[in-house]
Amino acid sequence: MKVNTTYNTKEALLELYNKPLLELVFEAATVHRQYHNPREVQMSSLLSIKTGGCPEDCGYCPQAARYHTDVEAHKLMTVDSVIEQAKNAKANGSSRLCMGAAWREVRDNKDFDQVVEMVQAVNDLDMEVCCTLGMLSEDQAKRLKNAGLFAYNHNLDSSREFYKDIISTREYDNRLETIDNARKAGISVCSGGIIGMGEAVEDRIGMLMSYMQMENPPESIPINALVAVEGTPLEDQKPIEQWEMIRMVATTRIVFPQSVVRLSAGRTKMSMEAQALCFMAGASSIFAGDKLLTTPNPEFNEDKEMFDILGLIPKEPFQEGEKPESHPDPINEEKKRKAAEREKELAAARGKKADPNFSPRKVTIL
Ligand code: SAM
Ligand code: DTB
Ligand code: SF4
Repeated sequence: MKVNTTYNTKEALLELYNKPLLELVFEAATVHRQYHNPREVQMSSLLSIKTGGCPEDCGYCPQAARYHTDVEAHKLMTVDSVIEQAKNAKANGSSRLCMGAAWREVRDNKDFDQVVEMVQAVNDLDMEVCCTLGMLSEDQAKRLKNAGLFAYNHNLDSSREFYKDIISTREYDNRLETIDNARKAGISVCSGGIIGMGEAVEDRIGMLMSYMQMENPPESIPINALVAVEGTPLEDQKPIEQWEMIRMVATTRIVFPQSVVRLSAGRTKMSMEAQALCFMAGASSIFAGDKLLTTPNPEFNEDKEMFDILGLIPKEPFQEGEKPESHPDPINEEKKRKAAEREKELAAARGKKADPNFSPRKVTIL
């Protein structure tokens, strides 16, 4: 992914961010048109496959167990219900599904085996599959890639300096490591941040600098406005000015001309006019559907109306990279083989033939 080296110092980036707004938007729109079709905006759906009860202390997050929010904890969804939700999202125009789990990190257990199955099943629907599951090892990343994962989302959230004020249970370097592990497995990287947490403009620039310093910056950069949720340490943060969101999108677009800049959380507080300026300034994706992971988002119908008014077209999947192949997962295949063998033995013991309709997915594998 290209970086615009004209702005490779903090000073130059700050000057860019603070440019007269319409000049900034014009420059961003010009860059955007060189690399992207300005009418195309990807609709991507979020699905919280495992909700709440997270041991981390991310100050913005309603899913952290230690904060008292209205989020109800739920265990991992079944593969069948994920397929149903994915089909629904696709029918409403989404070409990408991002599955999020309130985990600190991925563990090598049966829940992860199930996530691998989800990735295969959603990839089979010809949707771009993205996961955001917390920290990830290189081996786990390879397993997801083999199953057909298109992208992994793991945000730096802010600058290295401000990060410490927001999260104490894991470090900036852990995040960089996870991003690197996804990269090494050949997975497209989705990584961005949140504005409106009380950070200075320098911190927003600092985050962009962190991405600029990467050997290979993210293919996808989500820009979220904080959704201040009651019960979290950031519950009293004032909503960010819409102009700041436009500036952040525009600056990101200019610095990373090839990446997809995603206008992410916080759209319920934005007017259609402000969102239009974000699209003008280079945002080419939104999260669609009335829920993000746990907080509200505009309804499909509202976004459909916005697309009609602004003349936007939902983007087809795999415009930014080929559809990954789903290969059989060796661990799940072995489990299925063993389960089938056990079933055969049981049937033999009962003096019956093994059930030809036996489906290993329906048995509980310990
Ligand atoms: N647990 C995993 C992790 O932290 O990597 C994945 C899920 S986590 C909810 C994904 C991202 O959502 C966070 O990194 C953060 O950028 C964003 N996020 C969470 N709560 C938010 C909020 N209240 N407002 C805006 N963005 C938020
Ligand atoms: C990202 O940067 N934003 C999305 C996605 N990646 C996973 C998540 C936004 C979550 C907003 C808070 C919530 O709904 O829980
Ligand atoms: Fe847990 Fe992720 Fe929320 Fe942090 S952002 S508390 S890791 S779910």
